[in-house]
Amino acid sequence: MRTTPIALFALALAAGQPALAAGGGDHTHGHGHGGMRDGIGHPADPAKADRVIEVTMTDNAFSREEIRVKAGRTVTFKLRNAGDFVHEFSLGTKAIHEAHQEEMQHMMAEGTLTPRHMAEGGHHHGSGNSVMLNPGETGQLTWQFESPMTISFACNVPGHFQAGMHGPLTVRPPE
Ligand SMILES: [Cu+2]
Repeated sequence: MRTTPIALFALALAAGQPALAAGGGDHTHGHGHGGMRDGIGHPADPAKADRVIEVTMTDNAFSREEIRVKAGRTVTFKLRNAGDFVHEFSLGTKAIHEAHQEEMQHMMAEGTLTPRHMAEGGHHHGSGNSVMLNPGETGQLTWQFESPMTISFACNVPGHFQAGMHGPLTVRPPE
């Protein structure tokens, strides 16, 4: 199971949009806190989850077309890659996913990531809003949602988002 730091997204995006360059640190180990993460929530302790949502990934689709949760709730996503390709489950805004796609293209260019395998070096990819799974792997991601908004869940392995591997995630107001 591999995770991805939001800081990398912030840095990648900042390259094109200086106004968002709030993050700090170098490219590999940065711990910046870009404003584009505002309100989407944060990683949480699986022991505190209110709910479990199972998501299976195939080539190239998610088993769910949409996900609905409530603001403030903590959800564990139980993930399984049933495909022959590497897949990812990532939570974010459009900007976060776009920056992440750029990051993954670099990983492919470097050889850290191939269509069917994520190398161990990919662990540097961090922690937080994203889990990458090799074919046959399972993993999980626990997230506490914050503000009511619509974000999306997506696979940002190059070409997969474009092939339709994403869906809306609606965070409803708490009752
Ligand atoms: Cu994928």
